[in-house]
Amino acid sequence: MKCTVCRGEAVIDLRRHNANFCRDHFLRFCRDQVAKAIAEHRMFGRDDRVLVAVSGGKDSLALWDLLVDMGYQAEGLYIDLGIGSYSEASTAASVDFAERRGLTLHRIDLREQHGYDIPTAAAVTRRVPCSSCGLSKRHLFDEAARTGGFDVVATGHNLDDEAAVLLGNVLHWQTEYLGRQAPVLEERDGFPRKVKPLVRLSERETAAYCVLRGIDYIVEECPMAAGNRHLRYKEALNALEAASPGTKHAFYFEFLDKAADRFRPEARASQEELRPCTSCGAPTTAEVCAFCRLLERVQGAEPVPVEVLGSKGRRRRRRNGAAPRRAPGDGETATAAGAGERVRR
Ligand code: Q46
Ligand code: ZN
Ligand code: ZN
Repeated sequence: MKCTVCRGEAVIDLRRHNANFCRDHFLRFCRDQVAKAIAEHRMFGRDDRVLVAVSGGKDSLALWDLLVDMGYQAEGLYIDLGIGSYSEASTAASVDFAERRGLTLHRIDLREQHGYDIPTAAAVTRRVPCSSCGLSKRHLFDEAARTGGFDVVATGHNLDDEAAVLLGNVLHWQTEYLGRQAPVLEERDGFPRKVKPLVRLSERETAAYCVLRGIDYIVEECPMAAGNRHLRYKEALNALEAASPGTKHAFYFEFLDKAADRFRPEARASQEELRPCTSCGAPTTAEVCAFCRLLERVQGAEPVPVEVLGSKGRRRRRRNGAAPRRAPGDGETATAAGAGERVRR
């Protein structure tokens, strides 16, 4: 297999681009795709301070590495969610990445600083863990950007993530969400601008990028992701992509070009007026923001270990004293491993 650019030994084939790349040309391809996303969607400039949402996974570490490599001012923020060994490994990967490169990693420990963790919040609220987790992360990233003087929050959402969210929104005709789905969410009344510079790269490509750059990311998936319907949408899109390379890219980018604007009025109409939360000052449509209401319910609750939650995260009863089976990881692990098979360092 020869590199399409230099005819040297290729390490990866990209069927949707009808190209093979050697190590150097693949890394250049990744940088070019990110540069194109930043420029096309006017995400940020050289003078902007970027706060990268770091999880220790391949996407967020690849994103941080790319932005620093491209000369942007990017600091990381990592939130320890208290999800057992998964969080321990995530913390280690994030801290190790930042230390090796001498980068600034801000850290928040939910249990230590806010008195709860995600398994406990899921059990107390009796909702899927991703619900309190997403709410906590959004609030804490927004707050950190506001108090830290950052211009923009960057997340590691890739093409697979965005195409899966789009498929979900289309299948349920969530017109309001369709009107908001974009690689950039503009700043609004105290909410920072949010950007997704990896939208032009697939999951397999960010995994390959990490392997080739020697980035040790956490391969283990969040044990609480099982049952997440986006995983099923990803599988469906992977089947379509295998039969017809380029399907995901066309689905997402043609939506942005040809259809997204049609849904903007619905998204605007649903935007209620924001005012400061009477408890923490964050922008909210209610008197007290959702995060403060969550805190009221979960702070001080008896901690629930991750092993006591079922596959959907709700508390499970132990039978005969036996520990419940731990929820399996999702398809991303398989993707990352798949990338590893086809990528040589
Ligand atoms: S960490 Fe949190 Fe994710 Fe785990 S509980 Fe769900 S949202 S799956 S990106
Ligand atoms: Zn080459
Ligand atoms: Zn609040």
